[in-house]
Amino acid sequence: MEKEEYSAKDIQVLGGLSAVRKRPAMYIGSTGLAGLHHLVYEVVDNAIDEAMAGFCKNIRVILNQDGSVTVIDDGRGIPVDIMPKLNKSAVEVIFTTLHAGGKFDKKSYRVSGGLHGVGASVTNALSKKLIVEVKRNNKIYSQEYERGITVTELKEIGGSEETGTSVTFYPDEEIFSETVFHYDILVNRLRELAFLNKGINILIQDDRSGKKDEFFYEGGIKSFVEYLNQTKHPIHNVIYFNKSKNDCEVEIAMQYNDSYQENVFSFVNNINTIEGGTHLSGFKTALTRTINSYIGKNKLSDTQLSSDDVREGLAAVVSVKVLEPQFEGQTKAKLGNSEVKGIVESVINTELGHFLEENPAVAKSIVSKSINAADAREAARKARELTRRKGVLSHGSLPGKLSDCSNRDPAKCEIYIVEGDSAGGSAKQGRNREFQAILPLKGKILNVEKARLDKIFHNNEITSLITAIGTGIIDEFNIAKARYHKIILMTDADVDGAHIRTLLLTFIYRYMKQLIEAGYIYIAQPPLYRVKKGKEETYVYNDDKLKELLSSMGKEGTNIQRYKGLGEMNPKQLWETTMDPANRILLRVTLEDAVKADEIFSILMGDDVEPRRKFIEEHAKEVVNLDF
Ligand code: 28F
Repeated sequence: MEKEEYSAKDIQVLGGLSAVRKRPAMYIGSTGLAGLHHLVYEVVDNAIDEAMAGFCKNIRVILNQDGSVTVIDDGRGIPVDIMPKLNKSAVEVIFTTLHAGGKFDKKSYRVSGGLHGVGASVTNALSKKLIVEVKRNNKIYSQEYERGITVTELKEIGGSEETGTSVTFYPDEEIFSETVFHYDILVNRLRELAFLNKGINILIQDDRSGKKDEFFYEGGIKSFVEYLNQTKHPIHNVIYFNKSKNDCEVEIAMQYNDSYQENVFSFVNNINTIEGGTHLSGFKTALTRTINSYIGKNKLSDTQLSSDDVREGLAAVVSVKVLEPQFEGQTKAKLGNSEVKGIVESVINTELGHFLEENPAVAKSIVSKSINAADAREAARKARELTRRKGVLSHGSLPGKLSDCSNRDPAKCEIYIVEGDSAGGSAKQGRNREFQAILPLKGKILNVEKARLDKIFHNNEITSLITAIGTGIIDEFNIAKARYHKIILMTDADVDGAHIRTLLLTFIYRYMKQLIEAGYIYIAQPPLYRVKKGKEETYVYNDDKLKELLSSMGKEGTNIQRYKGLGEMNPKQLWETTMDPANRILLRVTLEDAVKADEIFSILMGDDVEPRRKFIEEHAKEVVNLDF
């Protein structure tokens, strides 16, 4: 029996797995797509912990043809000896005991409790089958479970000089509405983990499609910020700090670019805190204070910069490691530990303060950008005041072009944003005016990706949109003021229509992102063809369906009309095919990954042509729907 490198007291044995199967959402957030992918994250997190402990260099995730997932690491291999108090091997304890993750060793920043870091036993409980293989002591051991129940002894199945752990699991259809894993969801999270844990090689391969990606970043979150800025123009080299204080490790990478967007991500123990928290507010507070004090000391301006001003064009990653993180917020993605705010503030105040003093050229470029932002904010405030005085932005006067609906309950109402007056006309006539409003937009709207806030308020189409939707934008945004809970973009099915739709999505993503997150944004799917045969008339929504229909009904005697624009349909046809909730097809716009969405918008709508050409070339064949 080898010396115990761990002790059973590290394991908090908190009871069986039946609770997990009764209320799975308590442990993985949902039993939908996001919850399904949590099964992978729990197992990968164990491998990451082994890597953070310094014993594992390679992690491989395989999406198998049979729908299972295999995760492999080259760490020490989970210990196989029996744990005295539990009379079970560590392997079996880890996979059959809730929260058995415990602390592998004092230093590790394992997250246990809440939605995060519930441990691989949860993956086991929610898998109809799970097989773990351990290479250790020059042997290969294996054990199998079904829905969390041990079904074989831990047995020797071979020999090997290597060490490591491999886990294969089959998600349980009894639990999950969907059991098909999405490569893109996993690839984004694994890339993020490779950035957050420098030096680990993470490989993902999809044996169903042959797709494969490998991530390895010696630069860690410095590389993360370079990745965030790859479609932008950075104005200095990445600034990086890594300091520890009272068991709280603070790591920050930041780099300004010449765009108007802010792109700051925050993490706690590798968890993406999309709702922010004390680490992020500490970063923002100290950044504003430090830049303002630099301006004051060097008499660069008498403008007091706001927190928004100093973050215009900033890409940054704030990653903290905390021993006992407390998560708040409805998705448990907000850090609550109050002591962390002060620690992050002190790191930024000292480290960034020194950096600016020692790098005056960089300091100057950052300061002038922030002062510029303050001037633009002032100009936007004036422009906003102006438009308010003209009464455009307030509810008072809704845009003239809006044909509103009679129902006053936003939850029941929807607004169609229609391109062009002719389509607007037939939409107005065809709609159900009780709950459907129409806002026709004339021609191309402003590309906000390249415009500053003050320009936005001078554009009539944009201000009409803002007024009609009613929520306000950016810092004034309040989703409770939304006048409709469905905002449906209805543009022609041609290139121009796609461009208008992308312009609208860019505006919504940059100025009313929460509408997308709340699932209010939809894209109407008008039919592409009308197929007439005798008296029979069928509407067809895509090319595949047309082939199917023609092969089933036979081509002779059919008359196929290709719709080039919405205007070609009369009001009745537009209602029946595209607006009637009974049989229309609506595509809901979702943000599966904020990093990805930001990248897509800045490539598609940003300044540089080259990245756009490459992106379109790469993705042209797969553009089926705008689902970021
Ligand atoms: C594919 C998933 O789960 N890898 C893991 C280890 C290594 C050790 C360990 C894990 C005993 C009970 C604390 C080995 N040697 N990949 C993984 N690799 N767990 S999980 O120990 C668990 C301890 O809980 C390990 C010496 N110390 C620790």
